[in-house]
Amino acid sequence: MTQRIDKALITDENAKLLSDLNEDYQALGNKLARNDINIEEITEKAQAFQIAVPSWGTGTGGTRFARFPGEGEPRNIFEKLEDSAVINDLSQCTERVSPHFPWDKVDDFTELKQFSDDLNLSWDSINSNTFQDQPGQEHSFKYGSLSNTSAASRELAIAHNLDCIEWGKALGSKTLTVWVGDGSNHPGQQHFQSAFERYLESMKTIYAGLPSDWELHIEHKMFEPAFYSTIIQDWGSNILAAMELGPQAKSLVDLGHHAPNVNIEMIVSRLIQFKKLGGFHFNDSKYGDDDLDSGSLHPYQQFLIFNELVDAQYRNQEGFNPNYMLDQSHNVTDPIESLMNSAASVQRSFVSALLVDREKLSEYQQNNDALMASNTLKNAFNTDVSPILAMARLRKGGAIDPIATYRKANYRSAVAAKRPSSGGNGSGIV
Ligand code: LRH
Ligand code: MN
Ligand code: MN
Repeated sequence: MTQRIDKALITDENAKLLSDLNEDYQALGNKLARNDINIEEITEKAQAFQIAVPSWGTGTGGTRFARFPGEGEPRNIFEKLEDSAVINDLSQCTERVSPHFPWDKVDDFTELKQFSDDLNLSWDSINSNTFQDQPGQEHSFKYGSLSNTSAASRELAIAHNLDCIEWGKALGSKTLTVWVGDGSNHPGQQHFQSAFERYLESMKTIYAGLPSDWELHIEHKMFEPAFYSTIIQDWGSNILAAMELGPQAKSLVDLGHHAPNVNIEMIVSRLIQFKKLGGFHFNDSKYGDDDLDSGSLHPYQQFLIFNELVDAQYRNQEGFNPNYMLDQSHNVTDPIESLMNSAASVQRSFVSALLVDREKLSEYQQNNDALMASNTLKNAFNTDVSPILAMARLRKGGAIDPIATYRKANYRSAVAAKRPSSGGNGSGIV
């Protein structure tokens, strides 16, 4: 029996908040109407918004120093799906789960697909893992995977990615995301060009195994686990690789994978312009790949990224259909709560970006009115769209207040009784 949130509880909790919500929604509707914005059109778009949950995000993360396990953590992909179903029950914008192989150990993909179907969940991009060795692995990834100097290691890494495509087909996914930690720790350790040539050769074989309706997403990251050079260290190497491979290869932007202060929204704009924006891993960061909750530190940056995305939709930019996904590590919070908060935070950025007066913005840009152009964005960002988000959830059967309802349901202690602790000494995950 899977453990879910009782529908009646959601209804009861919503009933307590309904009249306040109606009042706030009405007031916001009136305010938006003064700017010729129909709140109902915005709410419909909010209802259609989806962002995928990373299977690995449902467990407590950790650092390379220690991991402090949470109560009732999911022990396998089935329990991760149960928790994902709870997130979607309450949030109503996370119908898809993105798996990570072989972290997610699967014996029978037909059984797993049936299980996810029963929970009304589907599968987002498949993440391959060639950044660590598996027990008994014949050829090591210590010195890289797709770009390793050893052909045997490269072949193993290619074979794993081709397996991921097969597993993805069984689950109904249509995307493979490849992030590799290949790189070097010492100047001179690696010949940059030869390593990139080997990477591209390997990726060409994977690309050749891609079904015609699939996309291959390449994820860049500035450093870590390699601390001197990384094979796909930034969007430059990323788009070069994607262009070399062909139209089904696109770039994926993980917000934590850039140097501090990098203008990520501008990278997004460039990728859109050249039909190379594959998708996102949303999270927030202060120092490096911190994997903090989305929008917890830089909500304006997240909004500015959505300003570019909504602008592309507004202009009907050809070939524009990015995947949205969270990629976070939760060390001190209940992962379900963090993922619900983060999904709503990204949805908030999307909805706020819908409020930008694009005609006026374009006029200000044309006339070089920097101040009013900036204020046009700020006006949208500063409008509190909470009533729209809550109404979107309510209309889809979710919770007006997901966190409060989740706490009231005592889900975590109920599953803790059935899921013994997985131990706390191991190192964390990336
Ligand atoms: C690498 C990364 C990548 C991995 C995930 C676990 O830092 O962002 O997306 O697959 O973390
Ligand atoms: Mn990522
Ligand atoms: Mn990362």
